[in-house]
Amino acid sequence: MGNVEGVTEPRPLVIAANRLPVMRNSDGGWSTSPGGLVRALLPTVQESKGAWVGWTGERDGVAEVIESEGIELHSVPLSSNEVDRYYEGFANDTLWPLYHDAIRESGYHSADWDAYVDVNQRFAVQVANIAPPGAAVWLHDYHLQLVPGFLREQRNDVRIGWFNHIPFPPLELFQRIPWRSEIVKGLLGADVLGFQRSRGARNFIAAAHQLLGATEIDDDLVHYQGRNISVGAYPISIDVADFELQASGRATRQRSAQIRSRLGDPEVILLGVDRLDYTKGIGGRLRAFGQLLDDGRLDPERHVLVQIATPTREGVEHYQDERREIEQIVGEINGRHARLGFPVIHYLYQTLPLDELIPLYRAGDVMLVTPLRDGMNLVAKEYVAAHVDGDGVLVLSEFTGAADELGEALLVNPHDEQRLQDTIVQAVEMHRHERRPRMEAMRDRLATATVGDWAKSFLDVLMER
Ligand code: GDG
Repeated sequence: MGNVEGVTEPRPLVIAANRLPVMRNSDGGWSTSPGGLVRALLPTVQESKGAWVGWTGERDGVAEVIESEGIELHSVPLSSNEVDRYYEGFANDTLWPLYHDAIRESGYHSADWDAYVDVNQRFAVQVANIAPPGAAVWLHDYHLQLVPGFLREQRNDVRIGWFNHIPFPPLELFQRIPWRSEIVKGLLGADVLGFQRSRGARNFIAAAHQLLGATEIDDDLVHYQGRNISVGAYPISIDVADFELQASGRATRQRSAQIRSRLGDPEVILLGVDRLDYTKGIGGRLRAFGQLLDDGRLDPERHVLVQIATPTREGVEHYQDERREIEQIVGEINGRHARLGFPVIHYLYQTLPLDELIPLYRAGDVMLVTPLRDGMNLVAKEYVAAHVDGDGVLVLSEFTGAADELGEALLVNPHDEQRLQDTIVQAVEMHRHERRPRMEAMRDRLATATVGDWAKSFLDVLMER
């Protein structure tokens, strides 16, 4: 941390997130999961000799240090009961639905809360044990909202940042949580709080003021118990260059053409790609497609829908219900409109490898991204980046963070069934003279707002001295 001839070394960067960026191989070793976020942060962690802290995803695991990509990954073990109560319980049955406009009922169980407190404390102790002096600690997401406060009590020399990948709800919803003040107090232990949209930042500031009397002393600067906390919007993005590179290869083009032919060479391929989550609006989208077929506004011989629904949180009841409902809708629509050998909805409850997903994006003439609420939605950005041909139409819910940046998409309120149907028809019928300038504008904007830009803007504030 020495200051040599006016040159200040960057602080070592420690990342903590619920999950470590690795997966266990069949031989017991580990391989890195190569997401955009990992790629964006890894170089800084490597260069600064920092570290990564998180859970391996295994029940009843043990604490271990995994060497990967030249950095140390420190696992935080969770018992099976903690996975049920902290992860599936408080994080995904209490916070997740509430933070997404309470579109499903949240459970409020004190045993889940107690586990959340314990696990957050364990993360804080782990980070406190390994963070080099003066480190910058970047915490991620709703699983770890108490870590800033716990860490601050143990290590006053580190800078603490937290970024929320999902929406932060308005006070009217947030205040339902019996432990709302504890959560806000936990977050106020940070130096920098980042949100996807400015609305999330405003919602947090309102909650901090109302519940704990924190005051906003300047734009995006909150004062609480003698400290200032920077609160702002940092919209996340993707590794645009990497997507473009992968999308423009010959193998991708060939696979993309093959997919079209396998689907029976339809005039228009409509596409949905989502985790099978009730926030993503998959059911409403399928129903709109089915209604358009029923009404003869779409034609099963010319229009097909491919829906990839990736398995997720299968232990949580709301997700089991959602899957049953979606599969029933798919069955009903195919029952009415498929022909032998030609389903009108191609539904895959699977995780596709990236080298299959990208050709699918390229094959998709109309991308349907219709969440009821979504922090950002990277699928929308990936679709735009993959369309190196400058063509394709994006139908995008107003209730996503991505809608702030991708205004040339066909923006739609997914709760408005009639509008949703009309917008799908508009997308299907849009002339290339209108499609291309819209896609070009979105591609230009995306090129200047990559995941690297996102990481840099947050780190610039976090690394301050
Ligand atoms: C949270 C917030 C925010 C999906 N299916 C497959 C697959 N995916 C990949 C996509 C994309 C990612 O998963 C999904 O990202 P989203 O942003 O759409 O949504 P969440 O998972 O809910 O993410 C969200 C995000 O955090 C980042 O801050 O944008 O608002 O909810 O990258 O490509 N990837 C592969 N096969 C699949 O079948 N390989």
